[in-house]
Amino acid sequence: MKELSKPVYVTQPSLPDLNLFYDKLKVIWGSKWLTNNGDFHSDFEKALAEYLGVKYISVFTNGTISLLTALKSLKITGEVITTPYSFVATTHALKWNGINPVFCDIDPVFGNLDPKKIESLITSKTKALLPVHVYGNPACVNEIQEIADNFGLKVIYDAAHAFGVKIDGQSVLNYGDLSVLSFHATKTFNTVEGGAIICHNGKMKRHLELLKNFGFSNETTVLEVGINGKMNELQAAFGLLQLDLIDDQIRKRKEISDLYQELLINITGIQGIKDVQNSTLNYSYFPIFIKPDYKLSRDELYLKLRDHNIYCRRYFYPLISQFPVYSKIESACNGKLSIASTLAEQVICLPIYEGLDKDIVRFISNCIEEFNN
Ligand code: T4K
Repeated sequence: MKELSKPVYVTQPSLPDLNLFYDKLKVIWGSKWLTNNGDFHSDFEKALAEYLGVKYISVFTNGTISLLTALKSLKITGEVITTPYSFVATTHALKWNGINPVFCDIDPVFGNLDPKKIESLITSKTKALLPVHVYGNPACVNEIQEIADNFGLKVIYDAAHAFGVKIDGQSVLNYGDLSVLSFHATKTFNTVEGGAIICHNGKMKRHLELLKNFGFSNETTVLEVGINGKMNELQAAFGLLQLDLIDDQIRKRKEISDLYQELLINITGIQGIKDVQNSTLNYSYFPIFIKPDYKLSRDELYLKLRDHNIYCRRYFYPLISQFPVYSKIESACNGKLSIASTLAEQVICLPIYEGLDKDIVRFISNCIEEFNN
């Protein structure tokens, strides 16, 4: 392959069979039940819980509203320690709840919150930790839980990237007090837009149901300041069909990830992330880090790839802590986030999705190799 005839983007959503979706739409058209806890909604929750290996899951309209509701449900106030190396929704969810984010630096290998750096940031105002399983690589869940237990903190995982991820055969979503998924179109598993909260008991699930439906406990009673976070029937029906396909899609993503690893591993100045041991991953992203001994800077490579019709993304650059709305926070200043800053300056996420042609993967890898000559 000498050039790409059309643009290749960082991702492309997987879609279910249109005829099967049409069959589900006919059911919805027949019942005229569009949202507010319909049959597809409850079927989807049951099927998801089974697939993911979790006890209780509540589906939402998107991942951001799920995050907002998760924090609200635990009545978190004061300060929460979180990572700057994520999508901005992670920190926005704190601010929307009136919580002050405190940024903690990350580990240089996976880009997840560094447990060794958490303790020194804990104050009397700290109420919770909000780590992210960034790129779907599990955060240091055991160390994080130990710190939380020692200091009486809640743990809410932003697991937006971690659909289906397991450690030692156990879902990563079972760690912490709550975990939050995103089913956005760009995610490994999508319902167009969508999200979910995983919790560990029926009482919390009922609380989440109340919060996502404006706080109504019955027709005439509002018990709390809720929100409209409900997933509609079209999303849920779509999601049910997606569940039948997800294993095959993840398998194809793994093949692409393995091929990139093989083709890029020996290029000077290109560093990837090796698979976490004892984990089942979902290959949601393929980040590479452009080191100083590569011939081009990260941005030069990013632009040159665009010239060749390859539209990568620099997730997560800039750091959340570098956006003007957060950059004045004390933990964001004075070089305290040096590892996160370095990774943000070096990262490029290469295209990865189930339908990506392996010849395109070879073409992209070839370009990266040739630009270094
Ligand atoms: N926490 C974390 C850690 C997250 O990463 C996210 C979302 C959230 C929380 C919040 O969850 P949600 O509220 O979104 O459920 C995307 C997504 O919009 C966002 O969901 C995601 N993280 C973030 C990492 O990436 P953009 O602005 O990069 O997306 P966009 O529209 O540029 O799409 C990227 C590429 O994907 C496009 O160049 C082409 C392709 N694409 C995209 C869409 C939407 C398609 O081919 N079809 C499509 O429909 O934010």
